[in-house]
Amino acid sequence: MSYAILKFKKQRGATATGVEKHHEREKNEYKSNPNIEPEKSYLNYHLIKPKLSYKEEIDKRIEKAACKVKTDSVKFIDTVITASPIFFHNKTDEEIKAFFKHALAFLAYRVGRENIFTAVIHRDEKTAHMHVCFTPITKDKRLSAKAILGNQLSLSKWQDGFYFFMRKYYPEFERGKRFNRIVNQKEILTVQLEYALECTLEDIKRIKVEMRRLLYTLSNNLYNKSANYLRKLRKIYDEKTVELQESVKRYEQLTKTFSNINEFAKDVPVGIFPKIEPKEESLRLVKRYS
Ligand SMILES: [Mn+2]
Repeated sequence: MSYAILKFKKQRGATATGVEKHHEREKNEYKSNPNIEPEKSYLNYHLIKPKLSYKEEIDKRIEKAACKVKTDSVKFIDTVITASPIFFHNKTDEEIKAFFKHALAFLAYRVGRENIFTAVIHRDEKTAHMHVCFTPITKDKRLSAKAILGNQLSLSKWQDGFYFFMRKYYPEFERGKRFNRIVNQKEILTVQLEYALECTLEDIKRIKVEMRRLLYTLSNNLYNKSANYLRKLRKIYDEKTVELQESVKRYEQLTKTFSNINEFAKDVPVGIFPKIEPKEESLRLVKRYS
């Protein structure tokens, strides 16, 4: 029996440096936390790496949104995402990374990717976990932890949303204490599609870079390499072209599914799960490309 775990901690600005020291492993010693094994810290990695200090990342966002800040405002939310230890047993590093990527996709959809300034995975403590920090800035540019996290009830809706989202990928997860079958089917589908789209876009970008590199090599070696060598490069280039076309096609298909999402979800009253499953086709797409 295992659980996917999502926990929020509201933080005022003053704690930013302390939180950063833990998350980014900026201290030489961690006497206060005997769970940390510094010799394993090299195993930690980021899915989102901060460019500035936490304080600067926070201030930059607040400044950009020009939101009102009160002395007691929650300036950032410190999120921990993990699962029961047993879930990680027998999982490869790649599988563990995939788990955190799915979880981050969910969070980014809910709180806005632009609000997230760090997502770091700790492998040097007992159980693998991810720390994600974000500024609670709403779409209409208010700094409001309450609007984003909500009250007790919506916190339990957060847990439901997270559980149902993760369960699509990991059927072994069980819902925690308060099992509440309320979730928005459309939201799950949307997050999965967004994630699939993002992966496909990454593919397209990668292939384009590879093709540019090939062209560069080709133009530099046009006169000093054998015809055979040039033919080989040409062949690889042609293969990349096909790969690129396929990725673009996949992207278009996903976008189309995306625009039909309301159709898939229209018979599902918001808040009820699961009346009907989304159409086979979209599930197949999501499964294949996410
Ligand atoms: Mn940690």
